[in-house]
Amino acid sequence: MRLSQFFLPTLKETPSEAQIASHRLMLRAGMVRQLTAGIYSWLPLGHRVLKKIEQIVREEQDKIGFNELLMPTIQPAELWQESGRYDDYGLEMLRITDRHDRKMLFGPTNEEAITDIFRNDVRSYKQLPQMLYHIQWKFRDEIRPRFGVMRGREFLMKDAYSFDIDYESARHTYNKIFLAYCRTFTRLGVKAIPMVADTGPIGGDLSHEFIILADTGESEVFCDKKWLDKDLTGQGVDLNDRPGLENWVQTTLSDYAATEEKHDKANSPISGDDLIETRGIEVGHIFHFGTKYSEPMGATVLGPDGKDTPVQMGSYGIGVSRLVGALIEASHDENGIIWPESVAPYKVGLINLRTGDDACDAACEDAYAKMTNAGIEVLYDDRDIRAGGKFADMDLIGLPWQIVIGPKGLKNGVVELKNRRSGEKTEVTFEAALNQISA
Ligand code: P5A
Repeated sequence: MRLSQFFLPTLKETPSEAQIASHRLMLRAGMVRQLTAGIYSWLPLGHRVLKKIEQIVREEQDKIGFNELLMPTIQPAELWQESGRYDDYGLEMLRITDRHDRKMLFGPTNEEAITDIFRNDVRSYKQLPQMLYHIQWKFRDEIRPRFGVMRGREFLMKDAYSFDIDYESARHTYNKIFLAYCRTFTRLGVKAIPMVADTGPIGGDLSHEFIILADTGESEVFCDKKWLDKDLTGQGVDLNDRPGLENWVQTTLSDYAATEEKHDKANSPISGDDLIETRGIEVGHIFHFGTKYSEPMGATVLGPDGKDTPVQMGSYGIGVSRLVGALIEASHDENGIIWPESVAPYKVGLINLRTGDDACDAACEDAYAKMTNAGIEVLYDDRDIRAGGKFADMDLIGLPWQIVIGPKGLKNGVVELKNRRSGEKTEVTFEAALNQISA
């Protein structure tokens, strides 16, 4: 992509409404714009990151056997009256009336909608487990939308739902999701620590929040410092080996981690230097709630004993749009964002130090074509502006690599290669730069 043709409205000034780094940087880097309180448009740069995160989340769900579907954003009130949540959900639910005076709502979550799909089409325990998910916009009329996309009113969530015949199978499904979440966050380049959590309006008695440690997070958290170096890739774990998977989950959870609501200072198993007391950002939340929805909504199957049995359910959420902010919160410096490679909007920023100079233009065009042909995502700054502005914008938007081509280097047959994270700059031939980037 050529920057001259890309909609990238970067800002030099720090927007006054933004209180935390990620919000400031998302506005300054031209990733999002607020349409109204807690509701954001995703501009091209932000949209690319959102889609990359979404894709990693999707791949890890698919790998553990979940099926993707897509449910609507608007739901009928009757379904929520059946589960009993229509009144309970309160002011956070955006309620709408259609032209026939029917009560509707903009979905804050989809337990009811998926249970309705399930009960209409699944009859026998032989069809279990069912594991379904979608990635869809939600609306919660948060009393205090803030920190940009971190606590929005409209936000993108991956929500998965599972249906099993008994508790043991449901727990196996829960463990699969637990593993998938550990792998997802690892691929996204962050450490998200699973912590015992409250279940709130979703319900149930088994639940974990996945939390990225950050001073600007909304939750107060307490955890063993061992978490910082813990490997959460789950390599070699066999999904279908029930006891093996259960064992891996229990071992992983054996180091202490709890949110404020669950932390008991007086009885904490760790203290002193071993205990990290900080804040965190909740990027995922998983729940097992048994028959909380299947029972009132009549989601039953014929069990092996020939009896109608309400199914055991769980739901599992990842805040896809919140993650964009959370990843920035976890990785930035005074000059801007530093993207993990896996979600970077482009891998390389190509800077033409002297647009309009024939030799520079030709060398940049050549480099741009070679990288594009090699399948490398490049953002080529071909704008006719001062070099200082190009450097500042490139640091701000945080692409992992920068290649700078200017008249001096060209004379010596070299380009400047900069690694955004380490800040390291080297003068090398373009081919050597390409090798390093592709390594
Ligand atoms: C689990 C999936 C649920 O809604 N039902 C379906 C369950 N859980 S949750 O914890 O309430 O939300 C899941 C994740 O969504 C993100 N999230 C938000 N992101 C941005 N703005 C918000 N206002 C917001 N509310 C929730 C969080 O990452 C949360 O873990």
